[in-house]
Amino acid sequence: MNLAANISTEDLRKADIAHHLHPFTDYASLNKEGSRVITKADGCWLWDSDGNRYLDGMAGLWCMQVGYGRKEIADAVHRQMMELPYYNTFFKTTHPPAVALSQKLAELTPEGLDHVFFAGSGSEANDTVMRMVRYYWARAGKPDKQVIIGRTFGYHGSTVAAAAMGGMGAMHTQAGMVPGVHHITPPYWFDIGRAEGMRPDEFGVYAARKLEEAIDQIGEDKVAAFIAEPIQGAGGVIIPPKTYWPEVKRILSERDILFVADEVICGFGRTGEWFGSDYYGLKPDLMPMAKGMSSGYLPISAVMVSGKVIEHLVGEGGEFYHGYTYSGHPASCAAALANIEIMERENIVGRVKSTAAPALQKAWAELGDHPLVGEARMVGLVGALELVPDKSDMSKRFEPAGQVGTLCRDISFGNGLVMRAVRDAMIISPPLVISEEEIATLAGLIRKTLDDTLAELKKQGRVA
Ligand code: PXG
Repeated sequence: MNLAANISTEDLRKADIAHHLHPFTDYASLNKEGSRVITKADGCWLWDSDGNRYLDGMAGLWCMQVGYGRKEIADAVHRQMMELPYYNTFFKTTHPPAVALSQKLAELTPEGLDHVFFAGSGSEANDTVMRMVRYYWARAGKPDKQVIIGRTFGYHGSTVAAAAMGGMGAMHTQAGMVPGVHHITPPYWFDIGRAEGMRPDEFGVYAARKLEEAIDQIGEDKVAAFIAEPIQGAGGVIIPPKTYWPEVKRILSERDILFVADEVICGFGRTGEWFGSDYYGLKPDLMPMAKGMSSGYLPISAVMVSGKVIEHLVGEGGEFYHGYTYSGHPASCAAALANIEIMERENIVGRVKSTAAPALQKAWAELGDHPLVGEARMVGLVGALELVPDKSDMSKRFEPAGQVGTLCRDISFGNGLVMRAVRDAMIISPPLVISEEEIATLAGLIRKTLDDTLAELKKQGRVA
């Protein structure tokens, strides 16, 4: 049923405002403007209820790896729903899709990660992480190791525990903090290192050593884990300087703490490797993942668990008091399996590395010449453009931060392109199946959006 065909956009907007509370939304301002109603999608394209078409530069919400409209996934879910639409995985029970997906994930993920705990979302996966690392240390006979170190601008989800590990200050203020979480400087050279007058390589080491300093300050006997996204996504596509991860790895190798690589955005091909951990050569003890695992066709997430953790988790017995009604939901597992099968058969990750990423990165570097762009950075198919008011004086940023990013994002929508703004960085993370022709279209739409934004800022007298 096409709802929009039967109900006018205006009525949909009214009913939406009357009853629907959106995530991460200023309700008063949404009530004034009304929602954009998305009604259908195909490949890398979206349509709204007014018939406008958009190139989806954000792959839904960083999740649509294989593109919209894959009948094969819908068919697999349909078959599974007719066979066994739901059963739980509690009380010593399992079912074929959960077993098959566990086996597949153990095969795909980096060596040493052979067990999987299923959940419904990235946030739930990270709640699982918090409980599992603390449980691990209790079982390992070191119950005082409770503190989790995260990073400013990290994003690990929106449940209270996941938000606490994340480094979004506004979320901490609203929800209150979970005790035993500490945040360190992120490897955000353009925003932090540059302002301190450091070169990227120098800043990479400096930011990595913040981990060492935090462990020493808190006491290694109190620290349970370090959690980090290989590339910080929602924080603004913060791509660490080349020196960062090698130095973090050096520190982790010397310290008795667990390492959690949050692969919710980087996982499933985004970097041109299956996982961000493959791209940077990381060896996580726990690896939460979601989004691209099912390309968002159905909600599902997982935490990959290493042998080191399994040793104590299984140990001599004792119950892990944790799990969700929908842990290993059969239809979601079927969607994930079908999604992974498509990714493997079409060599989607290999194509990102060999063709799509080089093409988009070339276009990206050219956009770096635009007068509004202070830095153009990208790995695989995820990138950011930092907007600045004056390229001849890069110490200046727009004030207040975020306004110009929002303006540029709105102009982008008007031009038929979905981009995301994080403060004044414009973000893209398109479906991995984006064609070379669509990459050229994307680059053209971004250039037009930057030109239009510049013209508007000149009109407002905000740039010379
Ligand atoms: N970890 C990471 C790295 C994420 O990016 C989560 C965990 C939580 O996943 P769930 O499925 O609980 O949302 C995420 C989610 C944005 C945006 O605006 C990003 C996310 C979610 C919603 C919005 O960039 N990332």
